Amino acid sequence: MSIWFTEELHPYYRKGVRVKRVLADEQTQYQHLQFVETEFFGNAMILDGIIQLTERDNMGYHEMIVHVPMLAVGQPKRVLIVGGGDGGSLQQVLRYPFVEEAVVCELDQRVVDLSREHFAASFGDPWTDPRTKLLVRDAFGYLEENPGQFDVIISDTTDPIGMAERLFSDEFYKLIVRALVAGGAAATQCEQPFFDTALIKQIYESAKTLAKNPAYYYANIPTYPGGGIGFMYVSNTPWENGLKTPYPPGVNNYINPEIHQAAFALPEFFRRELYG
Ligand code: SPD
Repeated sequence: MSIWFTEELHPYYRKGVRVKRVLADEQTQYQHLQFVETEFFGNAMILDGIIQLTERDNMGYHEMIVHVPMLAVGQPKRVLIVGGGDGGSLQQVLRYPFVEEAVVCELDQRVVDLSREHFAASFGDPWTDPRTKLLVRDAFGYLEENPGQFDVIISDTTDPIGMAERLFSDEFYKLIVRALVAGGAAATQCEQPFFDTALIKQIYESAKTLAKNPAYYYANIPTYPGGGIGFMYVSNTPWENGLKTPYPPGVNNYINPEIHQAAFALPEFFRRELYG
């Protein structure tokens, strides 16, 4: 017997993965949370019917959302991850020996609990690192309370649907930039050039009013719609500064100097739309 999980984030586009078995399926206080073992991609986490990550292809997402701002800043000590309860971004942040504190502001404790169980083989247990501080709360309030505190902020969120919609608003970007130290950098989950052109443009226009060097970059992730996803880099520090910074200890599976640079090259229709 074969089971297919089919995702329909957009009403005009579907994709599917073959599932071996369901590992967990529950309605949390906030969302429908599922873990499945897939035929090819290893274990996967699905929130409200949308694949968030799989063991096989998450490295493109987590390495790019984390290392691009971390390398640009150089020696970040305090890092905030908004969302990120699966632990994938946290694992990458903790590779930097000079990071003193990694705060994860995740709304749903069950995402953390079940990810520890089902992603242990991929992420180990970054939650037991003494530098990790998990806050189970809404990030908006936390950002409001912490101006000028973080060297790097990573917004590792779901898609802009329901309660996550405001994580793509001008107000949220203002709070992120306000919570950075001078010279700090943020990277945010910023959707897909083909499907979300207008939203990305709106975010870029807003980011331009907040920081000197915003830029959009992209990574290949086969289990996301369109085969990949992009990120908005927001900082007064140019992302190119990171090209000269050595990688942290540990193994990279996606980023290398060529990918780092090439990720900022955009297809012409989208480059024109975004940058004119
Ligand atoms: N369309 C899927 C977007 C998923 C973004 N969130 C991924 C979370 C991984 N830590």
